[in-house]
Amino acid sequence: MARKKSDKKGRKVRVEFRKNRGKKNRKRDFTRELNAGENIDDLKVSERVSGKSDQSRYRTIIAETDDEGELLLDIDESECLHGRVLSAIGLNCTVEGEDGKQYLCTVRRVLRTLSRDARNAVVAGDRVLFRPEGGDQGMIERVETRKGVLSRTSNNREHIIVSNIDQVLIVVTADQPALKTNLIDRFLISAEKGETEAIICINKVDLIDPVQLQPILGMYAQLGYRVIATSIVDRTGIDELRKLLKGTQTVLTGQSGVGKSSLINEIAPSIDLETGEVSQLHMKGKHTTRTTQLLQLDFGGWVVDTPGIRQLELWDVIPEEIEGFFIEFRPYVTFCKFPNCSHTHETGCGVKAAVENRAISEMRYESYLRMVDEDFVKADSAEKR
Ligand SMILES: Nc1nc2c(ncn2[C@@H]2O[C@H](COP(=O)(O)OP(=O)(O)OP(=O)(O)O)[C@@H](O)[C@H]2O)c(=O)[nH]1
Ligand SMILES: [Mg+2]
Ligand SMILES: [Zn+2]
Repeated sequence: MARKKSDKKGRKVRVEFRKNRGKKNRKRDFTRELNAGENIDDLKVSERVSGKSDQSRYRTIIAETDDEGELLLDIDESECLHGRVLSAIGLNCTVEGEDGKQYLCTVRRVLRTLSRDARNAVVAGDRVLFRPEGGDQGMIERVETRKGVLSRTSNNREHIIVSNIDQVLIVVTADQPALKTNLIDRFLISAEKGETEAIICINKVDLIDPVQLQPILGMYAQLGYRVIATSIVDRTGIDELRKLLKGTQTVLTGQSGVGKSSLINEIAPSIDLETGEVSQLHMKGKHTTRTTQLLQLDFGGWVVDTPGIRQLELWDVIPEEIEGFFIEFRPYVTFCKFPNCSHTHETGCGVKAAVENRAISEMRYESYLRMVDEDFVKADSAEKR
């Protein structure tokens, strides 16, 4: 949205306080508080308390903003290094500096305060400007604009898993656990939302007769998605996977136990990630990988290992939006009798007719139905709250 010129500078920003509020019964002294963690002089920010009570959890900051509305913090760049966040556990980040060294960095308080959600203030993959503070320590001063993210939803909030990635490798299994195309369809939407390319990787193909996979491989290929079948046991597709990852930034996502870490170990033998068995009773992984980690590939590019997901809830997708992600529905939607047809219960539905005529795969349509259904249920219960 275009912002009026007069709004550009001195924009008021209301930020929520989380920690450090109302703990001690003392007078507010923001200058002292800021000084404790950082130097106020290097901030083009003035602030004042908004709300009189000690319980106030908001303050208003008047800060200079650029054309995009991003806050401008006055940082002496000559003292700083550029870097990439390799992993972020809470606010403790491992950053690879432009000097090739790794630094353990914390996050400047103003970045945490200004971030809408402290959890996403700095995430793995971020390109940052940081100030070395002696030894291998540092302080992150600025986070560059993110491009290409992988997000998940937790507790009804967006949780950015990794930023600045080109593609998402959606890892599912031919078996152990059994293949669920519904999950692939969700991952495809999540990749598109994050403005990244998606590659579907069906791993553990050694466990089945490859002929069984053909319909699924064919279906996604026909929709225009890249699909690859892999196995770390008989090495099917490993060279092809290596080629797909070379020179790009790829994040592996999928349920626990599908073999994300195993695949990374296989394509880059210099990387030695921990892997875990799949429980034979429940056919579920054991959540072996605990943190998101960027790893440099010796043949060029970066690969990101992530913890397996328990359940994929799409972030920020409304039911009406879902059909737009099922690209093969598009030509048939125009034949629906009702302009706001949800393609579920309506008569004269072009999409349903196409499913009957096998022009749209039943598997994909089922998957669509499950997604709109779940989303309506979710939206409904949210309204009632
Ligand atoms: N048969 C077979 N087993 C595989 C293959 N790839 C991985 N596995 C096994 O699957 C299990 C899980 O592998 P991991 O690499 O730990 O899975 P992950 O996706 O990283 O799991 P989390 O870290 O828990 O999210 C291990 O026992 C692997 O040996 C494969 O291609 N074929
Ligand atoms: Mg793992
Ligand atoms: Zn319809």
